[in-house]
Amino acid sequence: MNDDLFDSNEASGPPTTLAEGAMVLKCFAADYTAAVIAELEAIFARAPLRHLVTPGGQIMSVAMTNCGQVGWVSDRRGYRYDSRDPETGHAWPSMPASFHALATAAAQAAGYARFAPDACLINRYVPGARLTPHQDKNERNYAAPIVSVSLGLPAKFRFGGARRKDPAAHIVLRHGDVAVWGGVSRLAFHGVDALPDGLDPVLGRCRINLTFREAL
Ligand code: MD6
Ligand code: FE
Repeated sequence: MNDDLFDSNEASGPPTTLAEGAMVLKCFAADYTAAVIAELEAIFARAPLRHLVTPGGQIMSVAMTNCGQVGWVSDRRGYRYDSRDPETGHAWPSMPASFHALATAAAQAAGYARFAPDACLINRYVPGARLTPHQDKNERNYAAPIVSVSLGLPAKFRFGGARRKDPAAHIVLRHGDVAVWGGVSRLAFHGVDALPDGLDPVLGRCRINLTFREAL
């Protein structure tokens, strides 16, 4: 037996605690995945996935877009939320009801009642794509948690503390898993290791992550 979080692969069951206020709800999204995936194509058609540039000038390996009232964007000027897609000049696609229902149900199950997400960042990872450890701190309301839904290929998620050097827990996020972090863990450093190659039966050679926030 291996008691490392890395190998936890239960179909559902109790939440896996990452830190105080932070947990993974294994397979929580199972009843929502078909509806959520069905919405993605229309979102990508209106607001195409793109590789953003960091303020430091690096092109991100993860491709991103958004739906909701505001979207998270990055360019040479910094990270911020914008009510318009800078690629098209149009408002972001609205957040589908199935997305909102999943995010609020997951927050509730994790102990965060009355989560009202106004932003959903959509990330696509292909094999090799990764997200270096960072804090999500461009939102106005730190009282609200972050809700992160994983679809497609499994990825190794690292979840540390308030300082970059704090030790990190690591766990594999699989199709349908939902990570929720808030409270004293709201500003914890977190990141995703380079995505291993594989083939998901529905999404193919990729992982899609939906990250819900109260940004406004
Ligand atoms: C994930 N994504 O893909 C977690 N945070 O599982 C993030 O933590 C994230 O993709 C800020 C901005 C973009 C992201
Ligand atoms: Fe993040």
